[in-house]
Amino acid sequence: MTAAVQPDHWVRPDPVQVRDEIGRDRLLGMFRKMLLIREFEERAELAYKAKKIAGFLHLYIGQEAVATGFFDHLSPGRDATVTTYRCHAQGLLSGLNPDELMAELYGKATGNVKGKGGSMHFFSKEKSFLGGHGIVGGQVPVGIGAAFSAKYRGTGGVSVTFLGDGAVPQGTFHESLNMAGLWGLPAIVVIENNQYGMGTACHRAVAVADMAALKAPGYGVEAITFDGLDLFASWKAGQRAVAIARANKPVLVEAKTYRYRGHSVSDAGLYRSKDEVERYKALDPIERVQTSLLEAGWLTDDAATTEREAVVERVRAALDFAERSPEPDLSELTRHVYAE
Ligand SMILES: Cc1ncc(C[n+]2csc(CCOP(=O)(O)OP(=O)(O)O)c2C)c(N)n1
Ligand SMILES: [Mg+2]
Repeated sequence: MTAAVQPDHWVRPDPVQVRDEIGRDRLLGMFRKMLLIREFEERAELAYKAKKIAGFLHLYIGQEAVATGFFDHLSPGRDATVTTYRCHAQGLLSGLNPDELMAELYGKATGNVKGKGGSMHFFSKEKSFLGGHGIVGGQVPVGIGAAFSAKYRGTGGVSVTFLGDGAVPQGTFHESLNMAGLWGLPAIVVIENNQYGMGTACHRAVAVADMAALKAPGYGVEAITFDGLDLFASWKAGQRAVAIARANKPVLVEAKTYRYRGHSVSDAGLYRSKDEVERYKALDPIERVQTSLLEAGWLTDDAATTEREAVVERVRAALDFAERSPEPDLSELTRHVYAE
């Protein structure tokens, strides 16, 4: 079934070289962001189980390196991003306030979208974060539209569209990539292949294993593949993708990654073995960055503990803010349904 894949689609950098290229402060910055995303979601999971958060909750735990490596090359406000319902990391990386994001999970009036969207629908016009989207594949035309807009207006911006492997067989994905290739749009499309669409293994849903490498040529767009559990690979892949897109060439990227939690918090996970999950947990992207920082002498054990405590404190403050915030007023029910 699998056709030959060009080896140069793979971005497999030497981690020590990339670490030096990134530099101490920038790498520490990404480390902090990944810690914040992880802590934010672990605490949200507990709040959900305590019935403080209703609706759905899809966690990104395990996938943090993918969005973190790409966002490091973007300027929110100029470059647009859009993703799925699994949108907490992208919201935080856009620079949105953790207080408002947590309050959104709680459905409070102070939330990022006034408590009306919940976990799946973070959004910010100012940061050009065009949202979390619940319809599988629904965000892909939005991301391509943002790339069209950037080129048409001559802003120099690019768009980054994140999607799951489960969206690859959707019509919207193919129609959008065709337009991106046809019109030479500054579009980066990142498939976060976490190996499952809900409980369906990828190989039972998508005809080819190397999705970017094999599908990109059909639309005249470039392809990049990388290990999504490795921040250094993600950062290099993001660097290459952004350089391509800024020259008005679209690029299709596949991150081979894994989610440690179920599809959503209510998923019992009966479709995969505990051993499989443990195997991937041993490759944890955050632990690997910490090890690399320690090896470089850019972090000590004590400083790592301090970093982690700071993040725990930040998320605790966000939880307090969410808890203390009021419910939306009943008069809000019909507002923001149509443009006002
Ligand atoms: C058009 C559409 N069909 C079905 C669903 C139900 N659904 C929600 S998530 C999902 C699986 C998506 O998996 P994937 O794209 O791999 O993303 P992941 O959850 O793994 O990040 C499905 C089928 C939906 N939301 N939208
Ligand atoms: Mg998936």
